[in-house]
Amino acid sequence: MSGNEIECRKERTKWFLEDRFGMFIHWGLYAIPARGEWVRSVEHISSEDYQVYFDEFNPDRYDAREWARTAKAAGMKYAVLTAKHHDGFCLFDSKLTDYKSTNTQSGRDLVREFVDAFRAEGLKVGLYYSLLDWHHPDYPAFGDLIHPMRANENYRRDPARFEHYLDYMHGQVRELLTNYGKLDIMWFDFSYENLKGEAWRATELMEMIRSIQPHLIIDNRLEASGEEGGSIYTNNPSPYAGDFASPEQIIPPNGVTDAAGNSIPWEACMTLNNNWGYASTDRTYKSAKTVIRKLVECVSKNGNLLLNVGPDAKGEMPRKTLEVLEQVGDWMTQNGDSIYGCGQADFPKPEWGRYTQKGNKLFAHVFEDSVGPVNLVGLADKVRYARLLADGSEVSSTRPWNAKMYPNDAFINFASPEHFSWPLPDERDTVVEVT
Ligand code: H79
Repeated sequence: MSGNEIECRKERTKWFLEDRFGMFIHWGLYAIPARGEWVRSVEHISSEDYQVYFDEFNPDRYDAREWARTAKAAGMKYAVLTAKHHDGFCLFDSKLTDYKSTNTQSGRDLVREFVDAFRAEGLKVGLYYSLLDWHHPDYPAFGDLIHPMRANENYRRDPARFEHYLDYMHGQVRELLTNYGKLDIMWFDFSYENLKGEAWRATELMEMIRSIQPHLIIDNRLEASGEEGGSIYTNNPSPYAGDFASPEQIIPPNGVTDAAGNSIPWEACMTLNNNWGYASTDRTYKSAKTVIRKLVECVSKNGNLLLNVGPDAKGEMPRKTLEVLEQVGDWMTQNGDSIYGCGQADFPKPEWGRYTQKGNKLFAHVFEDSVGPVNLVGLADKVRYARLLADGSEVSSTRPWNAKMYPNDAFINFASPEHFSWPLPDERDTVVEVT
């Protein structure tokens, strides 16, 4: 990737860095066994036994407009749906396979309904496409990551057959880019061992992608996985290094920077409970408070959060998912200004929480109950006015009597009578806007 390419990346990712919060949707046949999207691999399910889920697939309560309203109400600005996950099942009407939703009882093109509905709500749309494919006869299911899936016998006999798979994969990406209008993100998943970069014919793939949809942004997994970053992390990214890094189930301690220390667009993807695909017995949901704090953490490090939901086999989001997202949405309605278009602050992380910043506005996310004035370390004489972001009410920023020893700091003081109810009763974190 040339310097010019890096400029193009900046241009392409502008909206992405502004939007900050998206919905990841893992949905497919695996919603029926309801034990997560890796179920076929983990439980060594044969093609014949997995076929029953294809035969029974009929999500008659799928209403993409309902999903889109849910995402929007949660404050999410974009969404990424699994057009195909590792099991190879396609949620779209591909001409290149029979293994697709339009051939099930349901007969619907689920990707079409998704892109139409989310665009109608004003959200940006992305599609996840698995590079792995446990269904395609020419996919080489070898190596540790596919373990415990059995190695593909075809591939063992004739490694050249992998080219057939690559033709198929490239062809499906072309279909998605050609038949579903303007997409905003392609989210490939993932590279491993010797299957990375040119092993996917990645330069050719990128040329095709850029020629059809030049504005589209892609993740870094044509040469990386959730654990390894690829050359986007270096000063000399490859043509398929991607537009953003994609740490999985982890928020990088210091954000993501290239070797020269420049910030690189990144997006942490994270499950809401402990599974990507629907898992009926998984009750380990993160609280709204945790989700909000993790979102704030990402933004405070110049990153995005792609929060996952796993709709059930009927096409509905789990009750608990809706409950948490609604609470996140309540907070976002009042405090979204501290998220959208914001990034890392000019000041180090405060002890009591985090900062986000947009221009000359600093947002103090106070995670701890205060028992006195809250120090804004190093901000003496820099604070013009402070207010609660949620309701606009004034927060005292006059220098308190007990602050003489801290001449370099400014203070916000919640001990004033108008904030006697601190912290706010719903236990969501409170944000103070400081200008
Ligand atoms: O699509 C989601 C995951 O299915 C996929 N990427 C996200 C976005 C992914 N997550 N982790 N991995 C791929 C790497 C594989 C991890 C594994 Fe396992 C460890 C596979 C088998 C053992 C995790 C634990 C999945 C099954 C058991």
